[in-house]
Amino acid sequence: MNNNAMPYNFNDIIAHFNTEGEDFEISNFGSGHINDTFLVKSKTGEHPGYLLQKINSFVFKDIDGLMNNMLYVVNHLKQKVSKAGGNPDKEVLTLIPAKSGKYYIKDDQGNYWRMTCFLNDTISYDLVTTRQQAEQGGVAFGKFQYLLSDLDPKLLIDTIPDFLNIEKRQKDFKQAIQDDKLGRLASVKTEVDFLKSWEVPMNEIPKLGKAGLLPVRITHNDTKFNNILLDQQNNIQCVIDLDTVMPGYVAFDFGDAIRSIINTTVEDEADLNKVQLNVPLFEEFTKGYLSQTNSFLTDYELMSLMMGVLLLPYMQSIRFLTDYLEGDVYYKTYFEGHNLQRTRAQMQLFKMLELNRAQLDNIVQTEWAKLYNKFDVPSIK
Ligand code: ADP
Ligand code: GN1
Ligand code: MG
Repeated sequence: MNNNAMPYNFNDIIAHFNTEGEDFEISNFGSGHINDTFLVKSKTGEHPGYLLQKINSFVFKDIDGLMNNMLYVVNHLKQKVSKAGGNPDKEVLTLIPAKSGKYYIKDDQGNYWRMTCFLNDTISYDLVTTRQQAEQGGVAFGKFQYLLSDLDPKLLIDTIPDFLNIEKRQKDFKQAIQDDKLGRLASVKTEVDFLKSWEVPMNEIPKLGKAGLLPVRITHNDTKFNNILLDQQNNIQCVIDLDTVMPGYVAFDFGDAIRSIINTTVEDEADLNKVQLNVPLFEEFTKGYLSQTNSFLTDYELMSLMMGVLLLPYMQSIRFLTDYLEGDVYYKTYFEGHNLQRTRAQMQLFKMLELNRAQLDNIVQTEWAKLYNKFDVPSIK
């Protein structure tokens, strides 16, 4: 095993799991901001290999609860996919059991690890460039919600309490401003003032939720485009990164996916002029998403989708800036000021979305009307 440069004893860690083969090569993998991901390839190549992940236990405080959630979700999805004649091994993540019978282990340094089967010949994109990719993204996350719509949300715990609760995020943001632990506040006054000025309008979804107008369903809650795997033909194969699958509102998934799809550049773009909207990709994603969810979405949920499109980039800006003020303790960062650069790019995206809200809203309504041949959708204020 070639793991000289790696800080972990991979031989010992992998030996705890029921893997096929034993002579493995390990390499870093993926571009996620939270977990540490490694590709485990058999040297002889007779097995597609595994994905080994060190679960971020600073972010996820209840690993046992998290892995229980994941097990419920993958088992349910596999059953549904099999019944529909699909291939559950390819279309749903497969967790590798540890020899203890659990689906994760704790190593002697206190790190938590899990393994899944590596899905060969798949691609995850940080940037979406084609209409087909966007449409397949919509199908992927729409179908994901649909397949889980008959699983009781009460079976799942909140793996991160208040994860997409904007009121809590705003409160934490204010606390970080007040603490100003690293003396960074003075340099981000413009950003802080801008984000604060949107505090009230960004509370539409929780308001509808509290009024009982939005059903709580099982949602993915981290629908960044690189959390799906496409096959070589750019068709959807599998939804991944299931750590945040828990009770939520459908608009969270719609909004967060659009955040990563509609942007013509990367999430942490330094040149704000490059942050532009690719509206045809919005249209394609919406088409794909509604094709899978039209059987269960309520009128209020439909109306909430555009609220999610604004809320998620706004919330992401607040989350990045809070982390910057707190000293970059949550997201992986790769240079000084990375979280601030991410904040600025997300804020710019939010501004562009807000400017084009009417046009995007119109697309959602038109795509819905095409499915139902009706034009009486409630309009969004
Ligand atoms: P993070 O929480 O850090 O974002 P992910 O679960 O999203 O971790 O995994 C990181 C990356 O690893 C993904 O974006 C994807 O490229 C790749 N990946 C994850 N699971 C698999 C898998 N089972 N097969 C192939 N690639 C995978
Ligand atoms: C994190 O794990 P990853 O990179 O897919 C984060 C998301 C953010 C995203 C921003 C558990 O997602 O909520 O939207 O970064 N995940 C968690 O890129 O906080
Ligand atoms: Mg991910």
